[in-house]
Amino acid sequence: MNYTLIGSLTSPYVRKIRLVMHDLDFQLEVVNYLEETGNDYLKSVNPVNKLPVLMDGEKVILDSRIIYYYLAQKNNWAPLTLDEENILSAIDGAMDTSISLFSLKRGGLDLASGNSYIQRQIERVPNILNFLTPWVKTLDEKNPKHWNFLTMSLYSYLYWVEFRGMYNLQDHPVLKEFLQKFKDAPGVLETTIPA
Ligand SMILES: N[C@@H](CCC(=O)N[C@@H](CS)C(=O)NCC(=O)O)C(=O)O
Repeated sequence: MNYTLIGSLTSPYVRKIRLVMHDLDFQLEVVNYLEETGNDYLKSVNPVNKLPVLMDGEKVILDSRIIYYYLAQKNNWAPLTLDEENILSAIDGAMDTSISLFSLKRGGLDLASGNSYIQRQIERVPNILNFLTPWVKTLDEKNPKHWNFLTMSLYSYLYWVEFRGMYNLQDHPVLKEFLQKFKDAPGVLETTIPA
């Protein structure tokens, strides 16, 4: 086995890479960066100190997007189109924002304090979800091509954001339906966040 994925069982960024690597042989090395040992180890591997990191033999690949490009090149997966790249940027934008807000809240910050920068972050999420909705409407769970890096990314994000109670999808029925429709897609069950 050549690939080692350094990750966690909760991170949506790690989950989307686990999903895209579903048919590849790899081992998951779980790291908890909230503990000193895990944090020191992660810093020694990745100067950005973030998960996921992929090791392919001696090669170290940082960042989920670059990991995807690396795997796509190695496995002859079709490159993403410009429209797909934009969708991925939007999904990752929501993911970055929600993860930052979650981390700030966990650290004790009052997200309802009215701070204008925090407010800007909070508003970003529904804007992005509305942008994504027309594309999500075109997805068909019975079409195997529609379970791809974009939908894996969206699934990982939406599941995580609800799991962490960081966003209520009640005003986004199309996105709620998406989670339902793709819940049996390959790898979803095996990568579910442990309760
Ligand atoms: N751009 C990175 C973002 C990864 C990321 O934010 N990972 C989170 C876990 S979900 C993390 O490691 N956070 C640690 C920190 O921010 O200190 C990627 O796509 O891999």
